[in-house]
Amino acid sequence: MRKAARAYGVALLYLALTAHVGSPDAWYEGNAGPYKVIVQVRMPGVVPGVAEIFVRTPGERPDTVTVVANKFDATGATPPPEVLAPVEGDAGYFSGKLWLMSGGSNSITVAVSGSRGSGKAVVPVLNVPLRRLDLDPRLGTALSIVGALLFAGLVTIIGAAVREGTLPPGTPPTPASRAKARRAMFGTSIVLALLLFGGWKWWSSEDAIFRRNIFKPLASKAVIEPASPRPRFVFTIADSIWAHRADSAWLRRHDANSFTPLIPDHGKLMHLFLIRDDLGALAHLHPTSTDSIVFPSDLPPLPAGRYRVFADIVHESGYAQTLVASVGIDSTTAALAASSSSPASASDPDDSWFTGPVERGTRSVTLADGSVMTWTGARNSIPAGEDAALRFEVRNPDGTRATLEPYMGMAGHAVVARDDGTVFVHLHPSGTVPMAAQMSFEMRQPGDSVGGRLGARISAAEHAMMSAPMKAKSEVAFPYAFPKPGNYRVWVQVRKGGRILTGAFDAPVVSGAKSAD
Ligand SMILES: [Cu+2]
Repeated sequence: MRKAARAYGVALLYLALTAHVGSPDAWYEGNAGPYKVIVQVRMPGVVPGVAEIFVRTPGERPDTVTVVANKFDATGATPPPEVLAPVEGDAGYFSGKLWLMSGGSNSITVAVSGSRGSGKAVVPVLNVPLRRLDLDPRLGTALSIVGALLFAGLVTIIGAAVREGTLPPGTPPTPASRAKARRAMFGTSIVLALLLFGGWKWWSSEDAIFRRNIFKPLASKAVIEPASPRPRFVFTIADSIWAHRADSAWLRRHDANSFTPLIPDHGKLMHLFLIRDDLGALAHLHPTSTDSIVFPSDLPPLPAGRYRVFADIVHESGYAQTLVASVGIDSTTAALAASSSSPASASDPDDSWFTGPVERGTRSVTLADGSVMTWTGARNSIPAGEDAALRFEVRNPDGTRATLEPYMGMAGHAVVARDDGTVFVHLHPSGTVPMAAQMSFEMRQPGDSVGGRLGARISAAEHAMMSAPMKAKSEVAFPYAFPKPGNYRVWVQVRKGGRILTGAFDAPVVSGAKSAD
C-alpha cells in the first residue's frame, strides 16, 4: 500500500513538470477559413490515448466540424476525420473524442464547413505520457481476494485429485494417498508461487520502462554570475540528451529520442520567466544563445528571494516544452542589479519585469505609465475547468480607451502561475499554442527532413507576420481554463506608447464541475 502511495507521489511530481507546467490542455483561438473558432484539446496523458476536443464557434454557426490528428513527420495516409457532435443546449459548441496513436509532436486539424464555405485550423499538441494510471484500492483488494481463492482452489483440487481421483466412489482414502496428496499440494504451491513471482518481476520491469518514459522536460539549471558591471543570469539546458542531439550513435546507445533544433517563437529562441516563490515578482526575459545550450541575460532589477524559472522553447518538429529550474537572488546581488539596470540597458528590448503588491479582489490596477488595466471578466470565484474569462481593458489616465501596440507580434501576453509552482502557463490571445509550433505544421514540406531548413522559413514568415500592423484596440483576451482549484496570479503584459506595461491580478479558483483530476 505504501509503495502504491509512493508511486502515486512520483506520478504527481512528473505531472507538475509537464510542458506548460501543470496545464495539459491546449487552447487555440483563431480562424478556420471564414469561421472564428475557440478550440480546447484535453490531452489524454497516456500514449496511445483518447483526446477530448471542444470547439466553440462564436460567430456564424457552421454545419459540420471535423477533427483529424497527424504526427509531425507522418508519411502515411491521414486517417478519416472524426465528426464532432453539437453539444445539446449550447448552440455553436461541438465536442468529440479523437484517438492519438503516436507520441511526440502531433497536430489536430479542425475543419469547419457551412453556408459560408469551409476552412481549417491547425492546433499543435504534445502527446506525451504524463501519468501512470493507478489501481483503485477497492478493485485491488477485490482482485487480491479472488486471486487468493483461485490459488487455494487450484491447490485443493490438485490435492483432492491425487488423494481420491483413482479410488472407486465411497472408498476412504488410504494414509499413503493422503501423504501423496500433501506432497502434490506442496509442489503445486511452489510452482504457483514461482509463477506469481515471475509475473510480478515482469510487471515491475514493464512499469519501470513506463515510468522512465513519462514526460520530463530537458534537465536545466539556472545560476547568477557576479559579472561586471551587472550580475548575469545564466540558464543552461544541462541535459546530456540535448548535448548529444547531433550524435546519433550516442542517442542509440542510450535509447534516447533525438530532438530537432530550436526555432524562434514570436521572434525569440527562448521565453524565460522568473517568478518569485511568493508570486511577488516576475521577469520575462529573452536570452540569446550561440550553442542553444547556454542562455545568458543581464539580471533584471528583481528583489531578493527564491525564484522559480520557467523557459519556453519550441523545436522545429513543433514540439514545445517548458524547462524548469530555480535560482536564489541574495540581497547584495539584488542591490547590484537594481543600481546598474534600466529598461534601456536590458539585453533584449522586449525584456520586462514587474514587482508590486497585488491586492486581493482588485479588478483594476494602475500601470507604470498611469493608465488603468481592468479585468473586465473578473468574478469573485472562478470554477476550475471552465472559461477563465481572461478579458482585460486598458484606459488612458484620462479615462479614454488606450491604443495597444503589438508586443512581440501579439496584442498581449499573459502569465498564469499557481502559488505552489505546480501550474505555469504563458498565454496569448491565440491561446496556449506557440505560434512557431503551429507554423511548423502549416509550413512543413516533403523536403524538410534536413534539420534547420523548415526553421529558417518559419523565422522569415514570423518576421513578416510580426511586422504586419495590428488592428488598434484597447482590449485583450486570452482563451483559457484554470486546470485545478487554488490561488493563482495572472500577469498581463501589453505595449503602449512604446513601453511594456504589466498588470497583476489574483485569481482565486474553486473546484468546478469540469475540473481535471
Ligand atoms: Cu508571450
